[in-house]
Amino acid sequence: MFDSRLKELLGIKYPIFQGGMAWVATSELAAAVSEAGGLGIIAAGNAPGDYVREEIRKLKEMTDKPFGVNIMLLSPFAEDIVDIVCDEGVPVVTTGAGNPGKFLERFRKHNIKVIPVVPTVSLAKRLEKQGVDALIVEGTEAGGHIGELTTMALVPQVRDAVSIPVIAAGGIADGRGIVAALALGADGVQLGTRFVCSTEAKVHQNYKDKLINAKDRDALVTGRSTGHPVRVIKNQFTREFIELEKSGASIEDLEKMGSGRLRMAVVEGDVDKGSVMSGQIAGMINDIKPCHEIIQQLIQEAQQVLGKLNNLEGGEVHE
Ligand code: TUI
Repeated sequence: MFDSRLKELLGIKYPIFQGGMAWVATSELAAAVSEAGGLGIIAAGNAPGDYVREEIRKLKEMTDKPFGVNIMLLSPFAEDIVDIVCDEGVPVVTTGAGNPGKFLERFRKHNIKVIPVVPTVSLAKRLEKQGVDALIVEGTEAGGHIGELTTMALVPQVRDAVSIPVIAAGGIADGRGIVAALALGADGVQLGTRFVCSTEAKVHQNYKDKLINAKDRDALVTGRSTGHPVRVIKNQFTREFIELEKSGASIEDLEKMGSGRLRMAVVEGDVDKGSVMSGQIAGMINDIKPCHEIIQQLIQEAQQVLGKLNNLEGGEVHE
């Protein structure tokens, strides 16, 4: 079903990445996904270097399979995290929320595979020229910090513009989404929200319940006026934030109001006053299960969908 070049590039069984979600993507979650044959990714988020080093070491105790570290480029600690991934022999780095261009030389020297998240064709082309190994092409259906284009529109445009492997992200949580991504030209997929609702995600139960109970229109975008739009489940916090945004508050005031809110939701379980980042696909996720089962089900569903499509192709064509 999958093209083999991404599996060969990374040494993984299935080209299914787990998104590098701040506070959520800990060593436990990443190890479980890697053990299940996907690519588990530890999120650095806004955490300091010592935390990330510790998480990398913990993951290595739990699995000897390939894994990645996501560097959130808006973090004040991003430079430190670059040093640490080079030091610790991390095989794969993904980046988000910015252009990783200035770090590429160092990653290359340390033989680290680099796979940035891109929200546009222009950044995809620039980064391919600079020698990145693959691209995560993320549509606006995704949770957290997002770009403007949908997965449906962005993935085929990037596919046509570059020749390195493409991993589709944003709005994918089952086998149908995987096959759709492959049809758009992707070589693999990245799932975030689906893995938040896993047994191994060390996320407060209130957060998981909020995603399980979410309906199709519950994930909305805040922060467009700050230049950092973020998709979250609507709650008391988003109502207050949007009110402040509409009142013409300064970017500083809005950022102050948003600060610390993700931790409040993920760690403390305050899903009223905290920021419950989530993709649009939350409405379709109805259970919490181990990563191994999630991945096995994804593969089975994708094969069933492909079988169905093949039968259609064999049918009579009416003109
Ligand atoms: O990074 C993410 N998702 C995130 S990061 C995050 S932490 C945060 N919290 C509040 C405000 C901002 C961040 C929560 N969720 N996804 C990957 C992603 N990267 N989406 C969009 C981008 C992106 C945007 C612009 C990548 C590159 C880029 O480049 C701009 C440029 O410099 O050319």
